[in-house]
Amino acid sequence: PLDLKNIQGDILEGIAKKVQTFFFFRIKADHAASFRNQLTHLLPLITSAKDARSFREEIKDAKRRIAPEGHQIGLIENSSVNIAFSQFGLTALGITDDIKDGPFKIGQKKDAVEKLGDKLEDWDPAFKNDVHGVILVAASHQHVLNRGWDRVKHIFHVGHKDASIEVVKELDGKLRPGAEKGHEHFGFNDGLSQPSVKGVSAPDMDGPHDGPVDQGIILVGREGDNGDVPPGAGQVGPGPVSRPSWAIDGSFLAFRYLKQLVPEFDAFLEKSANAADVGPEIPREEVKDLLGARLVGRWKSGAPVQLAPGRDDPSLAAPDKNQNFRFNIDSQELCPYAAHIRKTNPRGDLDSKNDDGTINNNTDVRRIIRRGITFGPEVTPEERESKKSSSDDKLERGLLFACYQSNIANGFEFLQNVWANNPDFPFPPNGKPGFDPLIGVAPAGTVREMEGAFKNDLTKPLTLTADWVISRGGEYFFSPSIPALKKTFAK
Ligand code: N7H
Repeated sequence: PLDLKNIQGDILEGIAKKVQTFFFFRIKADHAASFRNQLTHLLPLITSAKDARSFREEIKDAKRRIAPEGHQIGLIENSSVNIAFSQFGLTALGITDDIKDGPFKIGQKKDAVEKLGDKLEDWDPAFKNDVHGVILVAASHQHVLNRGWDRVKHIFHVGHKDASIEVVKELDGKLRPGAEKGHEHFGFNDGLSQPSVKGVSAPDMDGPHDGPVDQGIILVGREGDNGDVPPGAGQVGPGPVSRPSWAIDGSFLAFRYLKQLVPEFDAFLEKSANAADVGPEIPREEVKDLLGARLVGRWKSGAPVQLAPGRDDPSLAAPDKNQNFRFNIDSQELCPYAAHIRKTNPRGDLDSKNDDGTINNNTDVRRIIRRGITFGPEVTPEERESKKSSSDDKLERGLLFACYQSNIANGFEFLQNVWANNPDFPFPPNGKPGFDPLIGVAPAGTVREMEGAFKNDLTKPLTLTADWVISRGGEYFFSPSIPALKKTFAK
């Protein structure tokens, strides 16, 4: 049976964080042995799913115990640490077993143009060279994170002659301030929908008829892990798994460095809303928010448009309410087919009947656990005024997107390639959905547009005049179990 002590904390629980830094590293040439040695000393710092769970409970508890003068007491001052390796990293360490994941094996860059729609000229140079791994450090305060990283640096002697790694890129995530906490930079509440995992998480996280998913959808080697099933093979049962034995209870981490053009996205919504004829029943000043909500599939509060089609109802964003809906492939009146959350989790749209009469949602193998965090500063008054993002790198902002799954071709890559970037998906009997307005990429020479944006004229196309999410690169990593870190990675 599954033991939460064996699994790295970010996968099933999420490491509690207000700030999180991704340190991308390379193992120095001829330093595999010293790296393995030093990794032994990192092991006690690795946060397991069990640690992450108790940590979260302690925080909740501490929040309840507010001192009379209003200060929180008893908050633990520890950072959380996880580590994951790319295929280049496995190779550098001399680990030659085939882990049986196509995209992981060739690395993200190789297929990024063809499969993800990236433009390599937008990629950060760090991801164009082989990154060997990533160390995740998260904490509730920057100074705690810094202290955690100092300990990690010390372990690998970073910056010294005998260091075994060099840090090739550091990406600093932090939650947005005040009321925007937990909302991404376009303003939408994020991190709401996650698949619950059998025997691990509470099943009430899922909508009706969806989940919990088999452990092997997220964890390698567990029931439901389909091994190296080619993309498009559809939903298959507990599959032919021929992974190396040390891979069990690990998970693939798809990381994406995604820049967001916030003033531009806002200006687009405003312009399109002003030009839209939506009928007299919607007050003019609410049209922009409604349009934004239809593009995402949720209002900024997190309330699903399927449940709150006319105006925001923040009470429907509550954890016990915000998953309580499904779509019907016959209609996009309540939620456009192209809406980001419908493209990436078409709950109900792919339903089929099993022989025994039960419903198969046909989406279980596509579920991913998302663990991203926002990065970069708030929009400045100058940017807002000019409706344009500054060209100053320091003002770059967006999402450090990270998700876990047992099979990248079935998970992240499928969502981006076969769903978001495919204007025909989710195959309604009438109409043409168009591209995911947030992350969908149209091939050169094709108009990026969607239907369903306007409730009173569902087939009227909306031209998505720019890409507001730009990929600056990324990599695929494998986050091994803690026993595997001990026995196969460290020495
Ligand atoms: Fe998305 N956004 O803020 O608009 N996403 N996403 N995403 N996303 C979701 O349920 C966003 C991206 C998924 O089960 C919400 O957490 C932005 C990529 C999936 O209902 C919001 C970016 C991929 C879901 C956003 C971005 C996905 C999801 C609703 C890029 C995978 C769950 C809140 C900058 C290829 C769907 C929530 C479900 C939800 C936003 C990227 C996938 C608000 C800004 C690259 C599976």
